[in-house]
Amino acid sequence: MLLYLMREQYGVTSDPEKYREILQRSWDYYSPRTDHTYGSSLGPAVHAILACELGKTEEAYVHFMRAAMVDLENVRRNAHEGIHAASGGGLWQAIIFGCAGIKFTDDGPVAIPHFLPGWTRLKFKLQWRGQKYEFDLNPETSTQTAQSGTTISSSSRPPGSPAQIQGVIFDLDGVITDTAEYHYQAWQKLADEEGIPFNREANEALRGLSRRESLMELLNGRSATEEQFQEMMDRKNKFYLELIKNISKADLLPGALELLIELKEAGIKVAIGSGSKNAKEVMERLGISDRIDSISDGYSVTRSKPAPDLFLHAAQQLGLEPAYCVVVEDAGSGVEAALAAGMWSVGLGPVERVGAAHLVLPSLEGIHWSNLQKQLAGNRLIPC
Ligand code: B16
Ligand code: MG
Repeated sequence: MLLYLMREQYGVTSDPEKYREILQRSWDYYSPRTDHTYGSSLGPAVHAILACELGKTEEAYVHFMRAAMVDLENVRRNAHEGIHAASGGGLWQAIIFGCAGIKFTDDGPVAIPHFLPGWTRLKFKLQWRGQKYEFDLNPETSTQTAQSGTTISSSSRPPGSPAQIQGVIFDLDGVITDTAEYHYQAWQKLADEEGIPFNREANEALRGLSRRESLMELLNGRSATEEQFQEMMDRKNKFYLELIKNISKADLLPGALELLIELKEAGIKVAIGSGSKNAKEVMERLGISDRIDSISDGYSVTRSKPAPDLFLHAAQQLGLEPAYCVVVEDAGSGVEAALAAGMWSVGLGPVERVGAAHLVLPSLEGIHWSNLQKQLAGNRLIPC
């Protein structure tokens, strides 16, 4: 109990290896000498947490159940005197600090989950230093949160560490600028003219898809000759070009320019990986063309996102191996493409849309390169 309460002093954050060694020795000595059945009712919950930290999930489960049954099954035969409220609190901590492995870091809480046998999901909210954090963890994705509204997933991580990243590939629409909104409006206008039901929600499925694939989605099985198809794509593009004709530097999304500047200073290469055939024009209007080392766009490859081709093309242009690149995307199809390319990925937007990314952020606002790398490293902040 003392070790658990004073874990900071024993180096849980500052010297995790030393902490683990002390924890292991204390466990080996005290655990066999502890009366887990009728000793302190706080014992089982605390043992469950420490067992998780030591990776003893089977033992953690036994202790967890022992703590849960204190009142549920009155295993100590004294529940008639009142419930064991402190033990209940310990049980909550066993879930949050043991199974979910929440640790508080300078960048916010980080989860290093140890799923107990048979457990498939942990979903909870935390409030820490006035900020709210939401966690949705499962054994496959080992999701972790490092900052308010951000999520880290450790699924399909490229080999090596985020500290080795040498290139950032930005999607354009929805990441650097909000042309995703103009794409939507243009598709909506086309749909209205054609009498096809369409709305913002339906548009979500189009995010990141090529013009052709977007139209196929929108038509949803309706037949059209190649000529009609072509005409509709051209019409949509005409609407889109009309909408973007006045965009300027002011249309850069918050944080995008600052990050581009920071990356240049840090010597990190920057590419655009956009499925759009209008990407160059949009970049010119935004005034960022000279800040980018290479552009891969709707003309660069045949297979569009979610195929990895566009991002692989971008990495090749930068002269970098995929594992040394991170993709910043706002579309599910784009995140899929980044993962398929074997790259690190940062998803911007709701978890439902970009939750497969290694790191999910609400936007680029206030994002700094060093922080981004640290958050991607996530579980390496505090090795356990
Ligand atoms: P265009 P991104 C994508 O750009 C858009 O997200 C998607 O909505 C659009 O259909 C696609 O470009 C093609 O754009 O019609 O201009 O060639 O997100 O990959 O930068
Ligand atoms: Mg996009």
